Amino acid sequence: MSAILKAARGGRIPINPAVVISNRPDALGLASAKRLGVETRVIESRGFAGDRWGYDQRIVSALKDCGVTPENGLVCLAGFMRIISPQFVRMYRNRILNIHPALLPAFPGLDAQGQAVKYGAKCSGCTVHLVDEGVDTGPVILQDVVRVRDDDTAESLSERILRREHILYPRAVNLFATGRIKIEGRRTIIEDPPA
Ligand code: 3YE
Repeated sequence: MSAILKAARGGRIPINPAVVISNRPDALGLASAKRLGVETRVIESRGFAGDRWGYDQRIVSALKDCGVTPENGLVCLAGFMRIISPQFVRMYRNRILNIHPALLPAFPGLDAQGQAVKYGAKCSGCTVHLVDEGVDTGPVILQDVVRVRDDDTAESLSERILRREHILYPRAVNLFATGRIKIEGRRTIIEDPPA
């Protein structure tokens, strides 16, 4: 999240960050966003266990409040550990991105880095993808490979993957913002992809 805001503030991606929303009042990203001069909101998810769309409606109304519409907006999930309801996905179709710390379709879901270490994979990485009605199943926009070392733990691998995430996610947002992502079924076609 900070990497995207910094890239925007530094003029490296043509977006106007409208708001940072967290479901956790203690999220460290809220302070970083404030420091970067971006509006923040906390919409707590406690008490919404059985009402996914009820929770997401509160997010949608905060987005609309801040001018992030299904016509002009982009929603980037970053450390947001909730499944997005089908209603929200449909409303902002192909305008919600997520970053996952593995090379999808390998190691979807929680603790992807721990899954890669435990499996004995020699390579993992990160994936920026469009959010669809499944979890970690949407069309891939960019991926980057990180080698798994023999002595890696979930923590050491997470740290190296995270450094790549900070490069990959702003690049994917830039592709979106400059209209260079075409979607053909479940494949994306990227115009002038980054090297
Ligand atoms: N939603 C959809 N498609 C996607 N969210 C994320 C990726 C992604 C998505 O590709 N439709 C763990 C979620 C997994 C979990 O079960 N969380 C609970 C919430 C607990 C809480 O409120 O703190 C839940 O019920 O959602 C982002 C990554 C999702 C990680």
